[in-house]
Amino acid sequence: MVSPAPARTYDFVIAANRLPVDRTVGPDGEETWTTSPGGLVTAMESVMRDREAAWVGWAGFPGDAPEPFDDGPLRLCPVPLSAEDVEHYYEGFSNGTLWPLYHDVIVPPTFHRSWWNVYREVNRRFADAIAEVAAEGATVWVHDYQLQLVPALLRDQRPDLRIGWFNHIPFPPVELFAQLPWRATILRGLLGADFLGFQRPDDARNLIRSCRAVLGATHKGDVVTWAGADDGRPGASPRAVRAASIPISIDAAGFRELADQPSVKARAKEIRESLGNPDVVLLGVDRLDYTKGIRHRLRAIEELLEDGAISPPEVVFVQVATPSRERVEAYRTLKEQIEGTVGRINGDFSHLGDTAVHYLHQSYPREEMAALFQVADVMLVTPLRDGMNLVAKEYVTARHDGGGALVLSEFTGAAEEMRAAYLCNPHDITGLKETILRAIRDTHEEKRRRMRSLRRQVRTYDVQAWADSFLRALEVAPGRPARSRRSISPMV
Ligand code: GDG
Repeated sequence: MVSPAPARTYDFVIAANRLPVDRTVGPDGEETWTTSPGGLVTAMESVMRDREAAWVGWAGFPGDAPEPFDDGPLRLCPVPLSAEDVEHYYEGFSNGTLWPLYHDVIVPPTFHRSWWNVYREVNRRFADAIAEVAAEGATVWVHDYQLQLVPALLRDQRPDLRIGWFNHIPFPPVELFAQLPWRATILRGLLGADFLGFQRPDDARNLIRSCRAVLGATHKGDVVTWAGADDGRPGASPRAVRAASIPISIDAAGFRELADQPSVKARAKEIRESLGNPDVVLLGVDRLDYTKGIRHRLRAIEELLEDGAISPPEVVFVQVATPSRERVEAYRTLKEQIEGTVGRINGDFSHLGDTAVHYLHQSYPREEMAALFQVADVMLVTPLRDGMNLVAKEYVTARHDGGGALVLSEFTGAAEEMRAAYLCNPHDITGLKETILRAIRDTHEEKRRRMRSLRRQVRTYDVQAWADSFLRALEVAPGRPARSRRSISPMV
C-alpha cells in the first residue's frame, strides 16, 4: 500500500479573506486565474520575493473550493465558503456589523447572532487551513477584520507559530467597540497573535484600551499582557502582545513607472480634451462606500456651483465611484442617494456640452486610473473615516510632473503622514468649500512645494518598507513574559 505523500508545508504563510487571484471561466468551461490588481498583492510580492510561501484565502465564488495550486513560488490554498457563509460571514458580520462599527458608526451596525455564528465558524476554517500548511515554527501574517478570531484559534492548535495580524481599517474607540455583543471573544481572538499592526497610533491605543476595559488586561507602553489569552483555560500562562502602528503604503516605484508610460500620458491628454480642456479638473476616486464622504463632497461642490465660485466649462468635477458590496442594503441606498444628487446638480448647473459633474460608476484598469490622476488639478480625498487611503498616495506619486494639489480629510490614516496636503474636516461643508477653493487658487509655487514634500514622503516610506517593518516587529515581538497580575473587574 502506498501512503499519500505528506502535504507540503511552508515557513511563511499569509491569510486574507481573498486569495490574490481571480478566476475566469471561458466559454469552453476552461478555468484561468489572473493575479488580482491591488495593494496587498503587490506588498506581499515584495516580501515573498526571496522565499516560498503559502496564501490561504477564499477564491471569490461560493461552493466547493478548488484544490490547492501553485502560482509561481506561491502556494494558493483556497478556503471554501458556501453561499450562506458569504451572506453571513462576509456581507453580514464583516460588512454589516464590523465595517460600520469600526468606521465611527457612520451607518448603524447590525447585530445578528446568526451572522456571528457563521463568522466564528469561517474563522475556524481559516485557522485549520493555516495550521495544515504552516511548517514547524512558521511565521503567519493574518490580514484584516474578517479574520480577527484566527490568531487565537490558530495558537490553540499550533503554539509553535509566530503570528502577526494587521488591521487595514480603523480600530474603534472603546466607547463604540463596547457595543459589540461579542467584544470579549473578538479581543481574545486577537490576543492569540504575537504582534498586532494598525494604520495609526490611535488605532493601536484604542485596541489596548479595549483590552483593559473589556478583558481586564494590563499593559505597559504598547504591550498588552493578559493571563486568559489562552481562552481562560486553567493554568494558561500569560502572553504579551505588542500593538503598534505600521502604516501601509504603495509600490511607489511601480506606480511611478506606470504613470510615466507614454501611453498613460497620451491617455491623460485625451481625457482632458474629452472634458473640454477645462482650466481646473477636480477628481474623486473611491469605492462607492459611505465611509468615503462622497455625499459631503458633492454637497460642497453643489454649493460652490450655487455660489458661482466654480462653473463648467472652466471647472469640472469627475467622480469615479467603483462598484462595491452591492448586495449590502446600506450600499444600495447610498448609490441611489448619490445618483439622485448628481442628477440634480447636473440638471441645475450643466449646459449642453458642458457637464458640471462627470459621474462614473465603473471600475477601470490601473493605467486609466494613473491617467486620470494626471488630469486632476485638485484631487479630493475626503472620507469621513478611512484606515489609510491609498488613493492619496497614488495620486501624489502619479504627479511626477510636480503639478496638482491634494485635499485630504483629517479622518484618514494618510493624513497622519501627509501633513503637506490641504487638510480638511469633511463634515464642515463651509470649511471644505474654502479648502477646495484654496487648493484651486493657491500659487503655483505653493502647490509645487506641497506636492514635492508629499511625493518625497511616499517615495521614502513605500510598501516594501511597510512589509519589512511589520515583519521585523513580528520577529522581535515579546512572546510569553513572567506571570503578571490580572486586574479584577473586566466588562465581560
Ligand atoms: C482598505 C481600507 C486602506 C479604486 N477604484 C479602482 C481602483 N481602485 C484602487 C485604488 C486603490 C484601492 O483601489 C483602494 O484603496 P483605498 O486605500 O483607497 O481603500 P479601501 O478599498 O477601502 O481599502 C483603506 C486599504 O485597505 C489598504 O490598507 O488604505 O483605508 O479601507 O489602490 O487605486 N483600481 C482600479 N480600478 C478602479 O476602478 N484598477
